[in-house]
Amino acid sequence: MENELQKLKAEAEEALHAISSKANLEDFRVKFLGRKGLFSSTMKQLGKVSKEDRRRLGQLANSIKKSVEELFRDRKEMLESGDGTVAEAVDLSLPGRALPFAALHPISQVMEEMCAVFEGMGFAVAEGPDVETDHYNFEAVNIPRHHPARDMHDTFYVSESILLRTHTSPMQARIMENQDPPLRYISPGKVYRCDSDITHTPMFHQVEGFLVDRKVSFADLKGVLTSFIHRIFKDDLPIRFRPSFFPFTEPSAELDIACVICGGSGCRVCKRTGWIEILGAGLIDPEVMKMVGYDPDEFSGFAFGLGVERIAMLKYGIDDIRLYYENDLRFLKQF
Ligand code: 2U9
Repeated sequence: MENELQKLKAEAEEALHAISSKANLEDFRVKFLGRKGLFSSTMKQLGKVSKEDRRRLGQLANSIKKSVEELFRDRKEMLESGDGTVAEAVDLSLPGRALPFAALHPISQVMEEMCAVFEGMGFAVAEGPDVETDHYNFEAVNIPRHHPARDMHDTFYVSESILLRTHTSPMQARIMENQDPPLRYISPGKVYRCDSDITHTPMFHQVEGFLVDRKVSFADLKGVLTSFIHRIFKDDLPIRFRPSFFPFTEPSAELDIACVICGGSGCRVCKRTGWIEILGAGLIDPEVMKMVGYDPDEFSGFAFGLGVERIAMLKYGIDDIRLYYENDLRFLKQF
């Protein structure tokens, strides 16, 4: 009996939904709700069920009948308010249902902003594969097998010679190999290193860039990167270049900015030095130039690399990198 009642409910709802004109309303009423209709005849069977079940099934039958009667009334009202058909009963002047707003992830926003600044200086954008060969990730950028720099990259290997790229440098090597100077490119994208704490995630984003031409000097590199930092942070932010080492550049430098948290007076974030390291750069090593087929006596160039999460942390004062990837809407909605 209970099954029969549920079946009847579903049948009535389907029939109601199918009514598209006033003319069919009466047929429905007679068939389902009339004195000799399906609900009445089903309810008559209540007399045959056991005394224990009768009360519960009676209540169920009444509530189902009531809900069908309500739906019938709504449908009737809707059809009678227009020209008697469902299409006309829809008020097209009503505003649509608002969809919730979505937004770009803060890392995508900052990455787009960084690319736009470099594009404004004439750099083209080239993205490459996340899965790379050992050759392009390491050998082609002057990090041969057993080079100590390989240890710093905490590489995820797929096989002996295939890996998840640890930087976007392989893309730059591929471009240089396939095109002749003068060239100006940036390559934004995901990179992977087996590392995780409050300043490292196993996947993060980099924007790397290079410029190759005749007579490119360290002064060109300083000019491009100084303009970039001033556009991303603020025009008068103090910066300094500090000597460093990378296998793919010689000479190499790191660029520090005056701490954006304390303004240079010293705090926990800048480890009381007043300076924060923000990117690495240098003149492309002659060995790399040779490896991609350029004559280092004719051409020179500079290259640089930045971590996007780090830039975004400093721009927005975020102190734990893992927040970017927890998908907590309370965090993401702030951007
Ligand atoms: C080629 C030649 C040279 C790319 C460079 C850096 C310096 C650098 C780090 C910054 C923070 C990576 O995200 S990070 O950990 N990168 O310091 N990258 S120069 O130099 C290249 C690349 C490709 C063929």
